[in-house]
Amino acid sequence: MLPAFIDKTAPLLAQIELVAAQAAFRHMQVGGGKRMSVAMTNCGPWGWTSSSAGYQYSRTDPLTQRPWPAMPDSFMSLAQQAAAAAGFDHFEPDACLINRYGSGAALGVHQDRDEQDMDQPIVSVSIGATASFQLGGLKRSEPLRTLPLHDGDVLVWGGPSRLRFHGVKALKPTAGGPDIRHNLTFRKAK
Ligand SMILES: O=C(O)CCC(=O)C(=O)O
Repeated sequence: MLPAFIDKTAPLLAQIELVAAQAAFRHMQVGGGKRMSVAMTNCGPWGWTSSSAGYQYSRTDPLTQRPWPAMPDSFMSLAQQAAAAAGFDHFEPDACLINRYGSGAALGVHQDRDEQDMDQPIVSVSIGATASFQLGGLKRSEPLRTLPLHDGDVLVWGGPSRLRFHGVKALKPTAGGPDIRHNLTFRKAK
């Protein structure tokens, strides 16, 4: 955990808006046709997508058939600096999933196992409203610890922790604070 690793997140939000102008946020479906409460888009060479057919990384946005927007240089350097600060040099993310949580949006507990190279870490950047992040072990049955993730916090997990189960509880914005949370999840997909 790299608390308050980012001083000011407003420039990241501005970049997110530029990405979303080219590849809109959307609520993807999961197996069984259920709609995810978190809205998502991607930037970088590969984008994570989900549909009733399953999960996959794709080079193009299924909504437009165009390549995902390029990963802004500022995103790449942030991801690499955070990875290095957590002990992972040479992180080469080729996918940045952008999650947008409104009030009540949640991400079920899962493992990130759609990537080819499990030696590369995951770098997760929190922007806006505080989230209750749930971090478990390598088995779904292991207990979950709840970590508050604030604006500017960065969480990095890799090595023996790369496949730890994790999720995000339903967002409860606090009065007077931001009512939306964004998250950037950087991974090496291919
Ligand atoms: O929003 C977060 O903090 C975590 C996102 C996440 O777990 C994912 O995209 O797989």
